[in-house]
Formats: sequence, C-alpha cells, structure tokens
Amino acid sequence: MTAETTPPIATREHTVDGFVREFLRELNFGQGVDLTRASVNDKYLAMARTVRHYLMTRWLSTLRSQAKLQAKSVAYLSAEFLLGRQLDNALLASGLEDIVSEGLESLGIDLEELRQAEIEPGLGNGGLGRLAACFIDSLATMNVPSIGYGIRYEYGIFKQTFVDGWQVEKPDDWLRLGSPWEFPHPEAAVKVNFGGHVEQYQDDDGVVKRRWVPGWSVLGVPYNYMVPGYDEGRVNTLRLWSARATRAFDLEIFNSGDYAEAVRAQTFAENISKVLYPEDSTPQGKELRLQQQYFFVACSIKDFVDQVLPQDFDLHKLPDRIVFQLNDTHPVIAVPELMRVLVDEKGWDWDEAWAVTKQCFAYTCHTLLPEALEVWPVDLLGRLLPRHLEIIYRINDEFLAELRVAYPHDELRVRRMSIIAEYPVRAVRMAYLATVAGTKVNGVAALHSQLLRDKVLDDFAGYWPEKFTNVTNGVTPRRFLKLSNPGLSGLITEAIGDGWVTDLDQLKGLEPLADDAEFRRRFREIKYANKLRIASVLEQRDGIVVNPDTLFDVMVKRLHEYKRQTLKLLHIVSLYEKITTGKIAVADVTPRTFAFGAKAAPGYVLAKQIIALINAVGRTINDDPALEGRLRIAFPANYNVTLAETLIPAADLSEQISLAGKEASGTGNMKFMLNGALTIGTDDGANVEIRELVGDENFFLFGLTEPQVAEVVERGYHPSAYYETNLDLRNALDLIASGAFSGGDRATFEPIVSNLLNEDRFLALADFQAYVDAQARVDVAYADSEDWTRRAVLNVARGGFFSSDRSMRDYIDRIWHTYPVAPEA
Ligand code: KOT
Repeated sequence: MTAETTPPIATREHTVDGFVREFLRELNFGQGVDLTRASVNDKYLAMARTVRHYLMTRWLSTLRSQAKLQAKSVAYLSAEFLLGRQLDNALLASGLEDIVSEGLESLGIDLEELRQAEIEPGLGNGGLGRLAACFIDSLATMNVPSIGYGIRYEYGIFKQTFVDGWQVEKPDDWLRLGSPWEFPHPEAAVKVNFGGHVEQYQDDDGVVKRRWVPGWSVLGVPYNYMVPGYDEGRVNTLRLWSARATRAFDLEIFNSGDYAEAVRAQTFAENISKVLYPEDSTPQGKELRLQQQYFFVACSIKDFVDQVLPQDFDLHKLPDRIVFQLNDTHPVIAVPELMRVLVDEKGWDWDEAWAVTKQCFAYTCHTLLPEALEVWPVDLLGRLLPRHLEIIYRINDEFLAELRVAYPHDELRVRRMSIIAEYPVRAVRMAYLATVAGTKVNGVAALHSQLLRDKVLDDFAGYWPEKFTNVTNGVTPRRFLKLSNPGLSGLITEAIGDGWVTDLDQLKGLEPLADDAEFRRRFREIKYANKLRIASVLEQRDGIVVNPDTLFDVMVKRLHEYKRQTLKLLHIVSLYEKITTGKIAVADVTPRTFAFGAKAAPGYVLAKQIIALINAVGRTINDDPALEGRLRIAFPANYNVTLAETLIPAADLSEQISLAGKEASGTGNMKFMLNGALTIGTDDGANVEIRELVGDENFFLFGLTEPQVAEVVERGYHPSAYYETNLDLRNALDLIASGAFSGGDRATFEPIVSNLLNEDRFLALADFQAYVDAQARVDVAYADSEDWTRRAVLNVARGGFFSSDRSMRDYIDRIWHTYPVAPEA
C-alpha cells in the first residue's frame, strides 16, 4: 500500500466535551444503559472503554510502524503478569486525567468510585509476575519494540480470607463483571498439540526423519492488552492465551451423538488456562502446569513466526528480529519447541536449526532455593511432549560430547552438568537447558548473580564465563510513585520538575533538600496524609483500626520461611513479653503499627500456621489494655497490588529480613525506598545495593552475611543453642508455646515452635538478637523526627537506580541489543 492509500486511523477529541460525548456513547450504546439507571460497574466499564479508545490511535500506529520497520523485538515470555488495576495507568498514559475529572464531575460521577470498582487482574503470585508487569511498562515508555506473551488465567491468584485467623482461599473470579481492557481474537486461534508418539518416516529424498504424531490438541485464543507507555510513547501489546477445545475434536464427538462427552472435552481443554498455580518459589511438578507452560509457549512462537513476521521472512535471520526472554524456567520448553518447528516443520538440518535457536533466547533466573529449580521427570515430559523429550536428549548428547572434549578427564563434572538428572528420578533440569540454550543468563541483583555464578550454576559459569551477567531488578516509577503517592510526587515535581517520571536518576536533585527544614516538614505532612489514607482504607476494607501517630513498620510479601515473617513475630512477641512482665515500661515503647500482608501457598502447611500465629498474636496484643494502644498488629487479608499502592506510601520502616543468600532480589524493598521508608534488612538480594546507594548510616543492617550463613550451616546449625543462651528469645518462644495466643491450647502453634527449635532452616534464631538490636536502633532514630525525615528524603533521592527503566537499559545493553523505535506520528 502506498503512503497515499494508507487508510487513516481514527482519533479522539482531547477535550472535556469530546470525552463526555464518548463516555455517554459507551454507556448508552456499549453498555445499553442510561446514566440515571447506570450501576457503578456500568459506569466503570463505559469509562474504561472510553479511555482505551483514546489510546487506540497510538496502539494502531505502533503496530503499523512495527510492521513497516521490522525492528528487532523483545518477546518477554512469562507465565505470570501481575498487572494490577489498569484504569489509573491508562488515564496517566493517555494524559486524560484532567479532562476526565472535569468531564465526570460535570456528569455528577465520582471518579474514585469508578476506580474502586475495578477488580485487579491478579495473574501472578508475587515478585516474578509483578516484575514482568513493570518491565513491559518500561519497554513501552522507552519506545522499545516488544511484546509480552503469557496466559490469560480465568482465575488469578486466590483471594485470601481469614476464618478465625486461618487463611481460607476463595477463587479469584476476576472476569465476572466484564473485562474491558482485553481484545479477544478467536479468529486468530492457534492449535497446540500434546501427547501421542513419535514416528520415523522417509522424506521425498529418502532421508529418514522423525515426526510427532500428537494424541490430542487444544486451541489457544489470543487476548490482546494494550501496554501504554507514559507520555506519547509506544502502546505495546501484551498477548495472553486462553485455551479452548478444537472444533474438530468437538464436532467429531457431537456427530457421534455423545453430547456429554463433547462438553467434557471442552472442559478438559479449557482447564489448561483455568487457574494460576499459587506456589511462589516452590513450584509443584504437576502435569497441568507443564501443559500450561507448553501451551503458552507454543502459541507464542507460532504467533511470532506466522503472524508477526512477514510471510516471506527468512528464518535464518530470526536472531536479528527477536530475542525471547525467558522469565525463569517456566517458558523454557520454548527451546525444544523452536527446534521442533525448524527441524520438523521447516525441514532444516539439526545443526542449522541449533545455530539459530541458540541465538534467540536469554534466561533470567529468579531464585537460589534448590526446591524452586524446576525439573520435569522424563516419564511425565515424554508422555506429554514425546518429540520435545527426544530433542532435549539430543541437545544434551551434543552438549555432553562438547564437554568431554573440554574436560577429557572429568566425567564427574560432565555428569554434574548434564541437562538430564539421573537421581532421584530421571528428569530434565530446566535451568540447565536454559543455560545451554541461552545467549545470556542473568540473576536479578548483584549478590544473586554472583551466587548463581559461584554456587547454583558454577560449572556453567566456569565453562561459559561470558554468558553470565547481572541485571538488578527495578520497579516502574509511574505506578509505584507517580500514581500511588500523588502527595510525594507533587512535592518532588515542585522541587525538581517532572523529568523524574521517565528519568528517575533526577531524584538526586532532592538531596540538598534533605537539609531544608521546610521541605522536611512538607515531606512529613505527606507521609502523615498517606497514613490517614491507609487508615481509612483498612477501616473500610477490613474493619482494622490503626493509629496514624505511630511508626508504620511494614512487612508485605509472600509468606515463606526464607523471608522470615517469624523473625518479625519473635521481635513483637518479645516486646510484648517484656512489657507484660514489667521488664520495660510501656511508656518507653515507641508506638508502632506492625502491618503484615502475606498469602501462603494453599498447600504450604507451616506457612499457613504462621499466618494464624500472626493473627493470634494480633488479637492478643491489640486487645491488651496493658499496652495502652502503643503496639498494634494490622494484618489485612488478601494483600495485592492495589493494597500495596496505598500501604507502601504510608510506611516508615520497610522490613526486608530474609536470610542472606535466599532472596534473589526483592522489589518491594525498592518501592518502599522510593516512597521514603527506611529499611531494616539483611545483606541479601537488592538490599545490598540499596544500602550501598543510601549509605550505611541510612539503613538498619543486621544479621549474618551469606558467607557467614554458609559457615554456620557447614559447622552444623543448632537452633536450640540460641534458645538455651538467649533469655529474651527463650521467653518469647515459651510464651508462644504456652498457648498464650491460642486460648491456652499448647498444641496449636507447637509445630512452629518445634520447627524453630529443631530445624529452623532459615536461621531465624541465629539472627534474632541482631534483629532486636537493630530494631532498638530504629527506635532511637525515629525519636529524632527531623533526622529521621532527613534520612527518608535521602532514601528517595538515592533510589533512582531502582527504576525498571534502568533495568531495561541494562537488558538492552547487555543482553538484547535492540533499539528504541518511536511510533509514527
Ligand atoms: C517462582 C518459581 C520458581 C522459581 C522462582 C520463582 C519466583 C521468584 N517467584 N518469584 N520470585 C521472585 O522474583 C522477584 C523478581 O525477580 C525477586 O525480586 C524475588 O527475590 C524472587 O523471590
């Protein structure tokens, strides 16, 4: 098509009147209701659809320029995208905020009420999924051609409720009131095969080849979501796949008259994208999960090759057009899938296909926990994906042959590095496959990347030192500062202009203001207003009452032993014990609100007991008049992105207390820093970099370092020795064991106490005293409110490094080698 005949793209009027017309059109024609009778949900849906219209022009021109320029793209493959609410972000990106508030006001509609009506898409468990969401936001803002590929789970992360303080999970039916941000394309559905067997055949030239004869298949229906960049940038695409039964399958069974069977088949197929697995960092080796992984990866590769690339594209040039970034090992089955497409479907030689495939992937590892490293037993994998298993075997054979040349007398090393583990069952080590196939392997914080090199993947780092790199995580300043903390962002903009929103290093300009008493006063005023805001949210949402005139001490993250919520709890119980036994006067206690937010994987029994214990301690201390209201635990159920957005800006103290060497990075830690909280933390994950940037004097460091942990474990760790020698610790543990928090019943929390005394895998008892001492330093520091504010301002000023825009720059420079492309005007 020539420039003259290019059809125009529709535009929208950026005026209050234009917006009001559009909105009413959506409400009347789209929703089919009149404003006088419209429900809040009607108005929310009409509003969302109106706002997305305003982004459409940019989206379509982004797609058009991409088709024309064929620039190299990043395909971010991730089983999770934890997006959070969309409306505010879309308003910000479309620059419509003022127009919309005026327009809605003229119609007598409360924007806040519409905001609250949105159900957040919780298509992720925690850090890994939220990181993916931050990254695609940054890529769009930075005009980087990219596409996110994932799964449109019908049910996202479960809704947590508490019954008598115990976690009870409810399904997250996030689609029930409509889903205005997605664009389904059933006509573009892709077929995905499973099962069956592999057969040998001769091609037209008499060459013996192997091919997959699948046993069953499903369809993947793409749902497109806009990913709008801030301020006139690109609007990229997130494509999530939803599983449906194939029509052939259906018709066959329908024609045979077995209606019930046809419906069963439908349900079977749709099960694949039905629900997000709720384990964070401890995946279960379930067959359905492998089905999910292959499902979205096969759809995505086919989509990219057949739909995104031009029809005549020479796939030998694939590495010039794409890099598939593997978000942990969940999408790693993409590697043998691309090989299968090239060898079996395109008829390439093995070597030719491998040469291309190994240039197309890069792998990000997000953990150090051995139990989080995915392995798939070969009998399961071979049953579900027999051809892929063959391909993995061949990749491994060739890799091991190469190793035997490099290490002729070191068969032990060769066995250690094998993609196939032989013990305890024969299984595919997905991290090894990703490392062998990837151009690069990165950890997510400096310490984590170092430990990957030195421990988890040390043999590989020895063999391919240049493959290993670090990209420290980041968070999007649009969502986690600009939108979530309007007070502070306003103050920052007033002080240094608004360039920080896309160039977070500019926050450095705030440093001198840490010494400006008036700036500090306003900063404190904003923190206080944020406390009032969360207090009102907690009261309405959970019936929890908190006192804004207290230190807000916040620990929000998944419940996991390695994150050590129990260490925080031991601190609280110890304080309580000392007050109630008169060892310290209640008047000497710094008034604190201990806020927790944490979901436990439904099958993680100990984690659920810890949740119950936090709630039980909360009930006891919140009601004890002896404390005169000076200590309070607030544990709202169902911590999610939406709650994070109001809780984090109100925090004074950020709890980042994982055992050193276990938290790959953390990203909550960065959000707190940018919102002016001080961190109490171990030398772990990105805490290390936070402390380096903010300075030792502005960070409450405690605990064993990673090498010290290794040493203690090596020597043999005996938690009971700490119990024996530390009276405060003993009193705290004894109080829990006595049934003081469980109506006198000693059995309820016995498993937690026993675990700590006998096993304590994550050395909570070893770090207890150091933690309590660090908390005492917090109390002293907080008492000097001017100096505390000064340090809080410095945290903000020195946090610019933790923008996900910087992470994206690092990925581009070190891994992807792509370039920004602005959409056509
Ligand atoms: C889940 C399953 C298998 C392997 C790793 C995970 C995982 C890791 N899920 N979330 N993470 C977190 O990822 C964040 C983003 O990189 C990190 O900040 C955090 O430390 C990880 O625990």
